[in-house]
Amino acid sequence: MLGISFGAWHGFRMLAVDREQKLYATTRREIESLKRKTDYQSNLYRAEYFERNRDWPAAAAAAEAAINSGWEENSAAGAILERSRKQLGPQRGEAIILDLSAGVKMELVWIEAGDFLMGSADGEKGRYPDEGPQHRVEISRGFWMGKHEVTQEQYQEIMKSNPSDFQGGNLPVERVSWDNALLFCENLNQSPPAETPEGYKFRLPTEAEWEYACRADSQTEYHFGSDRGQLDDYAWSSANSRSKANPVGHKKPNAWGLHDMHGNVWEWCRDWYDSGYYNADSSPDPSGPPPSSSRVLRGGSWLNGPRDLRSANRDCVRSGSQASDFGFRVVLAER
Ligand SMILES: [Ca+2]
Ligand SMILES: [Ca+2]
Repeated sequence: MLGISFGAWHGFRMLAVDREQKLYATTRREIESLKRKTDYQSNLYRAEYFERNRDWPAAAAAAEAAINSGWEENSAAGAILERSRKQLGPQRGEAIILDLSAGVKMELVWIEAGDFLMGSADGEKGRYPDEGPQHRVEISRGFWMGKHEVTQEQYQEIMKSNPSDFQGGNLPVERVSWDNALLFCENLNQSPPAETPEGYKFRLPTEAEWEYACRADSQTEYHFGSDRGQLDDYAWSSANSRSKANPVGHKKPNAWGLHDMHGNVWEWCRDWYDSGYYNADSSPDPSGPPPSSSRVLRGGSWLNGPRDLRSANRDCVRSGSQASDFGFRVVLAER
């Protein structure tokens, strides 16, 4: 009888199994690593080919696939991706974060050029007469737009003052006049944050740009559809605001990533207001009627009900007016 206990024999046996498993695991890791490398290289060759042919979308896609292969040394693909993206310009949904100084940031989202039906259809529930005639408008160039209403923290940083009734850094600035909203943009232009793309200026959105961005390809009462029962998910209105402005970005965004386009605070647009302006065919890039007494406000506020929060709704007040539900968001555009 061999002097070895079952325990010891079992121990040796397990050691052997363990060694086999380790060997197997090492081989498997090597195979996987080789596969990642092959994936990377074949996608990199494709990216190089497309770059030589100046097919930028294909080059960017192949470079991205190469990076996603998981191969660690991916700097060549990274460089192609960067060069292709530069050629392509910003993509829908792409964001930039501006450092306004002192760590105060502002995020903007790229809105692609395109066209849309501006105004509301005759049959839309709650429609006001100045929302028609519904007409096609082309926005010929993309632009950056504030993901959020301008907050008090941002306003304070640039203007060194805060007119708001409901105080709080992450609340939208309100009681801000059209003139001061404009001054905010001009101050930013005088010393633009380092991340500002070259040739771009801060300004207020035109009324057409605002509605185009709000709708995000929708033609319904709201950017998410026409079911008023869903408003609570997307907007601060009289139904849920507890009679005050609320922190920005807490409600769901629209399809293009913009928050609080419906409700919270009304948003100043650059245009003068004219109830009959939609009768004039001024596409592409309508810049508003000639000077009158009032400016355009859009989107409704924490004080309003569903009717005034609709995408097509227009409001107008004298540009010097201030109220605890008037705010704005910025656009960063080439003109
Ligand atoms: Ca708003
Ligand atoms: Ca109205």
